Amino acid sequence: MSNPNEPADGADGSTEQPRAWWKRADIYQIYPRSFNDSDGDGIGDIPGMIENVPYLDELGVDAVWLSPVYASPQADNGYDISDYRAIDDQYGELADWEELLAALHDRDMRLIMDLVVNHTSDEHEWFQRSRAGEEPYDEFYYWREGDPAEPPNNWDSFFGGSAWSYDETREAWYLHLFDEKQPDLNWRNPAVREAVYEMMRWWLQKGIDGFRMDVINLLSKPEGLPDGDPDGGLTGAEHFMNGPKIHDYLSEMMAETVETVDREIMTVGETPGVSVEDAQEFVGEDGDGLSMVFQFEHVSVGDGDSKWEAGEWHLPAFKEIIERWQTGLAEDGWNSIYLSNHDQPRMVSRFGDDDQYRRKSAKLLGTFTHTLQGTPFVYQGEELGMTNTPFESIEELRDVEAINFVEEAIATGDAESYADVRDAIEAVSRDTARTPMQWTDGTHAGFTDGDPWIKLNPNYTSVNAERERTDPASVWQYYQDLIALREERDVLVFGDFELHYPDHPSVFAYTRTLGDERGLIVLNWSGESRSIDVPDHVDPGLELAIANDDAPQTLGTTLELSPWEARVYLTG
Ligand code: ISL
Repeated sequence: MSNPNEPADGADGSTEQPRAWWKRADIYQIYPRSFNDSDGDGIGDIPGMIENVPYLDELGVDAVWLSPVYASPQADNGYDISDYRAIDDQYGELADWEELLAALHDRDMRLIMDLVVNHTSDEHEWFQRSRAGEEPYDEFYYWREGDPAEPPNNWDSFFGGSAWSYDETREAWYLHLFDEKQPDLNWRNPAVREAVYEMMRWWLQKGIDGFRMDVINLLSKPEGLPDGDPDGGLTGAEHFMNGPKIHDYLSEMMAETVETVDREIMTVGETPGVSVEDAQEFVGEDGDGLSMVFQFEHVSVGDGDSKWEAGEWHLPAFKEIIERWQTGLAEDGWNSIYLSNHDQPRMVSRFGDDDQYRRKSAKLLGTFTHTLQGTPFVYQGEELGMTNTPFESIEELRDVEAINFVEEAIATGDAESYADVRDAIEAVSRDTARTPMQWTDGTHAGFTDGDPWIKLNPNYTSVNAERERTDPASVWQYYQDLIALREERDVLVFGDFELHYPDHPSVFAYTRTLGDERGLIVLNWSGESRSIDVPDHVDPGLELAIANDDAPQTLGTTLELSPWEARVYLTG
């Protein structure tokens, strides 16, 4: 089979799906609460984003994925929506959002909106009416009558405890895979599905360019909601991850929404727990029609039973995961490439060295995400090499997941006090990557004139955009070069991936090939110097395209790599 990602002979093909805009794009994720506050209430907002559209343009990104800005009681920072068609007051108004869309489009950047439809907020009108038993909303959620002391099944919530809460008004249990303020919508009900599609069409008509689909593979729950295996990870997951009708729902959703508009819409489904084969069913030729999915295997490398028990991770295991996804979706489907987002720790802290080699390892990680086959996602602050934030007490935490984890650990006796879980919180909690963007070394890092909703990382005095943008050795400048390079070189976007030295404990080396174009990417993923031979069939005449240290312009036969050194060689 020919590689459908390769350009057709002689054709530019740029408007065809094989070379759709989102394959070439670099996507920047904005986490609204923490991006930029324009009105001094300590919370980021849309006017604050508009001020920074030129910043994004200068960085060179092609699209913005906006985490939820909809009306919300903010029990899960906006992933609990109370009105899908309104902007939350703290972020601005619909008119502000329209101005943001226009400002991005004016500069040829696109806008991807977050779609959170596995659940709503319990303050959404649908739930309020459902709780009151009012038709047709009574069956909009999963309700079960029964003993108020005995949940209907043993499913766990992602945020700890049972996935069920008892509602005194309706005198029944309702399902929530996340917080109790996030009741799950009943996707078995066609009226729910139609209400969601109508809302999606409404946003598409406003001119958006795509959706990032929150936990989209959790929508389908099996009839009877059977008990899960209590010895697995999250109890019940085998029933609700990639549930029985998931592909029916998603193909229907695509047909009723994205496929009704005549421009190329990007969709990225967030799909915890998927394998390559599962992913093909969402994004492959015969799949549901999604552009790509966010898979979790590589960011879970080394995890124990839960993310809180993250152990050591080893590069060969990580390489094996990446290779499997790179080759698995090469001919049928497309990858998303990310190492961080608002749910993951900062990538330089998780996968690099956030101390001695902060800048250099941040550049290496950026080189990695920009030279794989797939669409790279940059999480706000990544381009500055921002690091995990330390949290000295539970009072400093804001995330429901982190707070529940600490309280549960203390309640069950696993921890005596916060001090016993502090390391886990600082390594993997979501708050650690949610602290405000570090714009300057001034008050509150230039993020706000008020009191920030969450503490800042104290290192903003040295790690900040103002400094990064003027320093030629900065992570920011390097990201700008990387983004431009990927845009210029088709081989980096569409080329086939081949892994070299799979068992090498610290060097990650791979080639990319597209017709006559070739690239060799070599990453020394360690704090020690390393030397490797150039793989046999790689042309020694390749030329240096980008590197995070002084490196010879041509390849030769041996590579002497300094700690955390990254190099990209390409055909001239
Ligand atoms: O963050 C996680 C583990 O720490 C994941 O389990 C996460 O909850 C999961 O990936 C789903 O994430 C998405 O849906 C959640 C929301 O809290 C996350 O922020 C969002 O990205 C519920 O809407």
